[in-house]
Amino acid sequence: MNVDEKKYITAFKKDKITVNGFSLPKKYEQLKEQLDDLEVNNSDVWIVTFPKSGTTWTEEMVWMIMNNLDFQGAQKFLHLRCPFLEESMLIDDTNKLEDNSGGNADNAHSINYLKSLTSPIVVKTHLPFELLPKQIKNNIKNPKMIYVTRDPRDTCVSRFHHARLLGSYGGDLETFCKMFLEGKVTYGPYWSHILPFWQMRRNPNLLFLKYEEMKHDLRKVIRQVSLFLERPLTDEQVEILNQHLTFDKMKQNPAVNYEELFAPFKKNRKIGEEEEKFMRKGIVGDYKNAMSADMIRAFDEWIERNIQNTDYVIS
Ligand code: PPS
Repeated sequence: MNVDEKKYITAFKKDKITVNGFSLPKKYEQLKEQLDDLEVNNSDVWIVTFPKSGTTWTEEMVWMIMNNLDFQGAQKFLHLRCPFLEESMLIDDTNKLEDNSGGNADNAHSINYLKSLTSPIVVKTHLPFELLPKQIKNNIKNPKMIYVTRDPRDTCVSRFHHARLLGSYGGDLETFCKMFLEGKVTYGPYWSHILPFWQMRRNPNLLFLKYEEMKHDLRKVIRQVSLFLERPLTDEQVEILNQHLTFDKMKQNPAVNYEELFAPFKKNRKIGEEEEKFMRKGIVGDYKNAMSADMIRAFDEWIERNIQNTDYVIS
């Protein structure tokens, strides 16, 4: 893979816009029409998340289940196996995406790439429900969807490190947390993203998962996901996949750990050891080590306020 920062960042990361109250990367404007009108296949699987909720973990699980635990095929970079719907794609050694875009990296967004793949495919998106393609929103097509959430306090800390790793945020955690609470971090406000999916969780084509459940009993979640996808696994296969999906294994796995992709972002920048990796800590409750007592209180009040009229529980 031959990636440079310029190609990866593209216009998508540079500015933000607000659409339906959501803070989105500016490039969304260019893609909106194509996203709205996307032809959706019922046999595809959509993984929808607020960023830093366990997306990559779920993508690898779902791709493996959908592809009969094809370990050889899984050596291909995850972004190429599970297209990231609204994000410009990186260019790999085969230059496949570059060809799609006529050599213009800014236009090499993954909608073109997605369209070039044969269904069933596994699609990744961070878009909120109301900005998904019309065929999904209007119930015309019903691909299976897996929505994954995580304790927003951990999500926020993970996102802070991610933003610093990419160089898209240079401030301190305190300020970042305030932005997160105010819904100004892209794809926010957090609750406007989570709660519509929570309300839909009993739809037969939707599986609502929590990062904390995956941490607590991954085998159980693997079984649940395989049944949801109608691709049941044997006990032996569950065990093999469980091993493959451990944090330590994924951290070492170049197809999913984003090490190569993010390497150019680290050049000439001083960032802490903790921030040097996409696969950073992979634990529950890390916010307790990172946030001040006042900030934890602010988060707790914000959580309480936002879930009080719902039956949502954090974990
Ligand atoms: S992204 O950028 O939105 O796609 O990020 P996402 O994949 O949603 O979230 C990244 C965080 O998930 C952790 N992760 C894992 N935790 C436990 N086990 C496994 N296998 C695993 N794979 C990824 C990753 O470490 C990020 O969390 P933090 O807290 O930053 O470590």
